[in-house]
Amino acid sequence: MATITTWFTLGLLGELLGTAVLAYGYTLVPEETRKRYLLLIAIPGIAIVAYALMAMGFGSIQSEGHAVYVIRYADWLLTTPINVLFLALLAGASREDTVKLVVLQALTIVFGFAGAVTPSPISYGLFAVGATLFGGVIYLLYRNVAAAAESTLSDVEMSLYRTLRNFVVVLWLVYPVVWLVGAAGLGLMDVETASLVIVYLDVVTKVGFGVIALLAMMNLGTVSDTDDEMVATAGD
Ligand code: RET
Repeated sequence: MATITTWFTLGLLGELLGTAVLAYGYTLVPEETRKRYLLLIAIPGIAIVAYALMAMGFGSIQSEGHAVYVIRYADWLLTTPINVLFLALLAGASREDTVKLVVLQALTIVFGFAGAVTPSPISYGLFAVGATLFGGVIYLLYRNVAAAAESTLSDVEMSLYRTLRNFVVVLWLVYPVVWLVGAAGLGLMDVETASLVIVYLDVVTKVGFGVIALLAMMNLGTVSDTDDEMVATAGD
């Protein structure tokens, strides 16, 4: 029977493969975007460490009668702020909004973790705080940061911003649902099933985000090259 270790090992393989593909992509994106592109490699790269540790059986504690995967929260605490930072940089958001976004996202994870290790009903209160903070993240991504993007980006870049933002918001909303129905909440889903869902989501959200951005950034390279050529030709 497949155990939780199997899911973690599959997660490790998915993150390894994703990181390798994204690392190769580094050579394909325009030089001026490479620094920012490194963030996309770091996201699954960090998860490799987290999954390797979890597959070896490290990082879970017993709390309130169920296992809490501390390393999973540590991974999210590092990687989800990087995801939103990438979106803010892409959009050319103000420093203030960028900081708000990163801090709100990090606190979302902190409160989710605190809720998972606290007895009910306080756990639900902490979850609610986390969910509210995450509401703030969504708000910023659809309002302030989107407005910054509208005013600075080309149509192609704007469409990348929208795709990545919607990808993030829709898929990330599954995490609080799993928290609620899982062992930390109502206990309707066992730890193995919840882990399977989360491993799947972790690989899709991390690698998917990177691959969508990679493909668009490669195209941006060719689009701007063509623009340059057109300008050059026009100048002749
Ligand atoms: C918690 C519980 C508290 C309320 C909310 C949560 C959201 C978690 C999210 C996690 C995203 C993780 C990702 C991992 C990728 O590998 C902490 C479950 C809102 C959004 C994208």
